[in-house]
Amino acid sequence: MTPCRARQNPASSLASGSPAARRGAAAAGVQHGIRRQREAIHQDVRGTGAARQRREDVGHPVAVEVTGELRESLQVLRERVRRPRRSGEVRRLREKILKTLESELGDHEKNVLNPQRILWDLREILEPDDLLVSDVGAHKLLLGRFFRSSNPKTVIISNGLSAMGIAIPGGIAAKLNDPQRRVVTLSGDGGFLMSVHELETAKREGAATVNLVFRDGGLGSIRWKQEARYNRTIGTEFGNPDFLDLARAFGIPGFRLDSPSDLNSILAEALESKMPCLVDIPVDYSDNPYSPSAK
Ligand SMILES: Cc1ncc(C[n+]2csc(CCOP(=O)(O)OP(=O)(O)O)c2C)c(N)n1
Repeated sequence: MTPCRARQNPASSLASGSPAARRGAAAAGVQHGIRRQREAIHQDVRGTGAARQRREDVGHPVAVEVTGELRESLQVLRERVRRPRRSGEVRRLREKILKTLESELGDHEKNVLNPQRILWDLREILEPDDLLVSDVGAHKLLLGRFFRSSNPKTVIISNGLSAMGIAIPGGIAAKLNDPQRRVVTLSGDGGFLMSVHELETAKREGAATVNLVFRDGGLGSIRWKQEARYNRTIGTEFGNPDFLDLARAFGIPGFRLDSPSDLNSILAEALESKMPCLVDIPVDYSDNPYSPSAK
């Protein structure tokens, strides 16, 4: 096991006479990422030299670099970092962010839904401790912004490696681990089709997950990237099977949102299901909050 070590950035404004890890850890408790300008503790299993690198290379100013096994490092940090206060500043900031996000919600059209609004409304439909597992794509980026999680460990997002296809098997694992908990997965149609066979596993194992699919007939986030960079798209469209027929073929219940007003009733019915089920949701991703031209 790599022993936990800390390296202080000599240029850090947090420098003082106490041991480096203690200084950096205490500082992080005060900062808690409210402002991007504030310095951070950089944790890695190997030394990356982040503390000595220029800020532009790392993405944020680094006060202390902690090197070692994650478990050991987190234990040490937990003892040393002060708990951030849920101060008025944080509450006011949260309210401001939520107000801005709410103003960004679009409207559902007759036959396709506004994904931002679905994710916003999903918060009201799910209990605070239900688990939401996201796949990778435009839906994940929107979920990160518009699904207002309030409790820790209630949203699982595949980030970093960001492998598509994680949502259905991830949901099964979560449900088998805690059968009493309601587990909802969210996939785009591309990632969903990568792991669709796992619906058989879910049924066989009796893992009653609710699997939502945002259907846009393409690789939504790749389209976003192509549009931003080249002003056109190529090779990102594909056809889908009929998802209700597909659910039937797996012997599980399937639902389709034909009208936005059905969202609550269909999700309520799906959440009551004692079997894994599939909810087909036609969406329109044309309102892209990450577009360089978005306000
Ligand atoms: C296994 C894998 N292949 C490719 C990618 C690159 N990739 C990231 S998002 C994406 C498109 C996702 O499309 P879809 O699942 O339909 O979701 P949407 O963006 O439409 O919500 C691709 C190809 C990846 N992250 N993982």
